[in-house]
Amino acid sequence: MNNVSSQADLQRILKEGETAVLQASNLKELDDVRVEYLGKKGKVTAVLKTLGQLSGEERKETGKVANEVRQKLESDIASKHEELTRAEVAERLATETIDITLPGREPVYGHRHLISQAIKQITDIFIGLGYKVAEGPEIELDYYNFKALNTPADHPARTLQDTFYIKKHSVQPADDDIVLRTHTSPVQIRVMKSQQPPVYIIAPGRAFRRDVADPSHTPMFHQIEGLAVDKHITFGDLKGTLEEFTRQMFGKDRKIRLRPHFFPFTEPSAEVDVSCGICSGMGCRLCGSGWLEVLGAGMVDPNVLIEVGYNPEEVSGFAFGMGVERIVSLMYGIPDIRMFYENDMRFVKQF
Ligand code: 2U9
Repeated sequence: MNNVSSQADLQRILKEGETAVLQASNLKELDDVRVEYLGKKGKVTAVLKTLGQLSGEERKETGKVANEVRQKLESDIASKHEELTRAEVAERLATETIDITLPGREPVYGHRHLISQAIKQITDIFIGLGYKVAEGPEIELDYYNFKALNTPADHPARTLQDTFYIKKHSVQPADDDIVLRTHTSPVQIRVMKSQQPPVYIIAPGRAFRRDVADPSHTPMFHQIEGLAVDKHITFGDLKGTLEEFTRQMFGKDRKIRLRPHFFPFTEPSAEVDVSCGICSGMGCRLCGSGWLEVLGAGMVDPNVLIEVGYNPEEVSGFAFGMGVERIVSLMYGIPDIRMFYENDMRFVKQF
């Protein structure tokens, strides 16, 4: 190759290149043109690589022309790049407009489950009366669940039919048998064993009993129990506390009535009814007699106080317990407590 043909080649390459740049309709095509002419294996680069075969003067002249061609194409490509970029931005601005007047998408809001709402409402009432919330394990030792609560070895709750046993050593009850707690009472035993009176605590949580599910029983349910132990605590204090609780929970016009009952851990014991909110105690379809049973209560049995190391000559206490599902179903007229755990959104969303 001589310098004349090289320079003619360069002029042809320049013409072709200029046309190719002009015809590039987007940035991708333009970049392809840059590679084809100015890239490592490009047409202009190919000519530059042959310069070595030319004599000194020819090499100088042809090299100059080649550089001019490269610069011209570079500058053409740069202007075209700017033009295409501007066009692409304009195109995107035109097509990707956002209609800010469109309404937003409504997020799906969750909320506390009705049972959790009720637990909060009930615990808040007792926090307002000066109680502290206490919690403990759902998997318990027989000792804390039964024996420390004055529940004798032959009590029906301790049979295989009524309690979920995780580990049972023999047919005879043993302190280290492991159970799913049948009430939250072991929480209060643990608290009393770890601190001296006064004790004012509320223990909300799950309890487990081997019941076949029906409209008023599920094998897992929620309880809230309360315990007050102090000097000079009387049955009158218990009644006053429950009256204040029922006023705040069910309304200030509601009355309570205590019926004698038996629990192993309280003596004396009572079942507590609240007057019906529909018929105000007259008797109706919801309540039957005018009264709804809402909780159980009593004075802590001295045997329980002794078991935790308290002196029943110095302190006394009252305790109460309620089933959360039962209270909530009475308040809302829910006919079947299994509905709490079906997670049917038509039910869940109503509360
Ligand atoms: C200690 C001492 C005494 C807690 C009590 C009840 C009465 C009661 C039931 C209500 C419905 C259980 O969920 S339910 O089936 N509970 O009637 N609970 S007194 O007495 C205690 C607790 C702890 C140390």
